[in-house]
Amino acid sequence: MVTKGGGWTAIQKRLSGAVSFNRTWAEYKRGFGNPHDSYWIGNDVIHKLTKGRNSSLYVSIRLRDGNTLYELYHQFSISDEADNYTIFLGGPVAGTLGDGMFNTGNSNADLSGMYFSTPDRDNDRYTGNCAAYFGGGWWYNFCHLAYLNGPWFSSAWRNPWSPIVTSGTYVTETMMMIKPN
Ligand SMILES: [Ca+2]
Repeated sequence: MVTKGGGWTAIQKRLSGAVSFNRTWAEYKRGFGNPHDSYWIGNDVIHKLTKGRNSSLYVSIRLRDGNTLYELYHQFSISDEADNYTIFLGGPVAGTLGDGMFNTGNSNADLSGMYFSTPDRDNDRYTGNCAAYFGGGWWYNFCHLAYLNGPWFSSAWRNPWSPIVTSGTYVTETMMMIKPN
């Protein structure tokens, strides 16, 4: 578990393509990767860390031009496996990325309230399988406008954070961190 000053816990980190995020439900459940490079902490852990308390979510993306953009959501939690790790997001929202996860008014791209899906477990609202199509686990809707687990440094990683970051080829680092409010 990696922490940053102020009590933040990194639940997702990517510094290279050394770790594939095209993983099964069971792998996302228990976590995978290497805390010194790239990893997913595990959905059971994220649930335990956010259960019964208000937490904030901090997302950052470092781009090839060296700039790092971020977005802060003041409410974040996920439910347990029996409820498919449903994500709950709330505002207020602030940052330089812009909101890619609520997308208020866009019922096909609002991720709050969505189940988690993986290539082998389609829980999304799309007739097809978003996780298989986009190559990684996430809280897909129909499918997404923000998605941090796509194939590294590939144009197949679509809309890491629309509309600012539209292709994975622009991304050199990502991080998702949480902290109790
Ligand atoms: Ca589907």
